[in-house]
Amino acid sequence: MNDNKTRPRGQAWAAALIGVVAGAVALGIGQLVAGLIDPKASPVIAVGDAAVDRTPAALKEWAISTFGANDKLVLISGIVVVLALIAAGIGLLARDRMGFAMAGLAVLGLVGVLAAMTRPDSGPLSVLPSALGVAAGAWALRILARRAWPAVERGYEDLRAHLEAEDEARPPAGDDSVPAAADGAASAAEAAPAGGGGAVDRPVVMRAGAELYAFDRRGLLTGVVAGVAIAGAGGLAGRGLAGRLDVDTERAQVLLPRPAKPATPLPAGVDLRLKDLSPFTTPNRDFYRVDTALVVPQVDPKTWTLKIHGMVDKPVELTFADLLKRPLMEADVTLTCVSNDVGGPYIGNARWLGARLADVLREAGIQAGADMLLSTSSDGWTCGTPVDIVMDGRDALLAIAMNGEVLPVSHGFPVRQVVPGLYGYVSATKWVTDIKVTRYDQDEAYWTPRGWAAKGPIKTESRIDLPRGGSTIPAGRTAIAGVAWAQHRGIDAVEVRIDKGAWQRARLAEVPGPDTWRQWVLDGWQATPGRHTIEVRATDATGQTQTADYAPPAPDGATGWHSVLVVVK
Ligand SMILES: Nc1nc2c(c(=O)[nH]1)N[C@H]1C(S)=C(S)[C@@H](COP(=O)(O)O)O[C@H]1N2
Ligand SMILES: [Mo]
Repeated sequence: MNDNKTRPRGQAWAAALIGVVAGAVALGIGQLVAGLIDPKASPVIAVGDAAVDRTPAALKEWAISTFGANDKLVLISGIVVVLALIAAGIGLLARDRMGFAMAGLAVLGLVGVLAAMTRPDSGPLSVLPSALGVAAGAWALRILARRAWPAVERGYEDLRAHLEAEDEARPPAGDDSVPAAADGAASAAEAAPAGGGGAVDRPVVMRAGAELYAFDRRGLLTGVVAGVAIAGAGGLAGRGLAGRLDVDTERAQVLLPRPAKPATPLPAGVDLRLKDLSPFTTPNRDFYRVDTALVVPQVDPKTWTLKIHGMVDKPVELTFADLLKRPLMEADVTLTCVSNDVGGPYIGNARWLGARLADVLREAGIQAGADMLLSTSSDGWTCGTPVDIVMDGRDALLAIAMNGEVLPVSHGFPVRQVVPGLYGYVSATKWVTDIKVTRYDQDEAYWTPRGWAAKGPIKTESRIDLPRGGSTIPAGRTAIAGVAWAQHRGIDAVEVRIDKGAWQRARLAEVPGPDTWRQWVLDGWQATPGRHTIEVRATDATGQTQTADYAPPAPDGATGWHSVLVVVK
């Protein structure tokens, strides 16, 4: 075990494979334990969550703009690939220095344990998935190494003694036949060193070196199959166990009360119904999703409560039943993500049903000097919303339904905030469980120390939906259409220009109020063959026209005119 220099460097692939399989066993068992205890404490999820929480604004923005709705999948895949590479390295170490390999595994386990422990909603058991997973991985690594290189485990000295005894017992022979390769040899006694010449002609130590590393391919492969089976079974069982915490059944059992104040029916001309134009109401299944949760929080409405405390006269704690008993109202409100770049997709419009947040806060009695509502979700994400905005009469809601359906789990079931006019990161807390009435100079919400503005009113913006940027369209009369938004101010005008020509007024669709986006269309463009640039700009009801100056999403929302390039044939 100590004379590294005589060790053959072959079978690196096998060593790497052993490492990867041991890593898979660690993850599979980690997943299984997580399924029993806390799905968010599974090693990959815990590390992923820790990575999300520590990702700077610029990287988050880049990930969202590059990978879009797949950003979570990309993150998890990235972690798995990195882990696989590290595990392969540990396997290579295990071939020569099992102690170092074990130390490497321990470090990985520690990273998982620390990640799980530092989650805002972690418990004392949260360390177990990573700890037990790594223990299982270490066990698998030892067994696999023993199966692949059986002679190693017999020990160098034992083997040497064994070979010497064998040499003494055997008469010298002139046999020149080439023996079989050591690959797959079951025991040192049967294996002959590769190359011509009888075994006894070789120095004992050299033969010992070769025997020591006699490689048992079949032993390795059966071990690998067993390891993969354990990993897969653990992973699947863990998923199954985690599934018992899903709240789909609880969600299906919720009976939505009739609103005391229904929304005003949508005006007839709210939707221009053009192909490829975003519909006025975004179906729930198409609604963008942005949050930091790698595992969608599963919050049981039977145990859900909302605590309102801090700078209030009388702290309040609401149950879901309490909330359903309140007079509920409907409102059409367009949500927008601050990460939405010019022309981007992170915007959607829905009809929300909920209780007025201002009424609930009034019952608690907001004290003088409070200017911030610090809301917290079940998974520890926080959001800071200005008190004056929530209290100014706009339709700020504790919402329980979206487009006539109980809130989808990924959109905040059972209860989320909706506040017209503010980007989601400062207003739209999903799975909300706590609202602390406080001050901006005393508290900070999740994204603020990560480089985003403490306050985020939505900026006036517009987007061209058709013709699609980069598309090729036939010459002739073509509709140019899209959406524009300036929530809680409203859109007064949209203008379009082609190839930097004169601005032309678009026709605006109807809107139910100032809190939704507004469709627009320019009907009469005669498209001529060639390449054309189409630009759009909106003016809100305060008379402000969108600035041409481009600003990226960070720190408080993108600005600039959306422009698309089309080829006309
Ligand atoms: N609990 C929680 N709520 C959250 C977030 C989050 O990360 N966690 N993200 C916010 C952001 S940045 C946006 S833009 C909206 C998006 O809401 P949606 O996913 O329903 O579209 O949710 C907000 N509410
Ligand atoms: Mo957002």
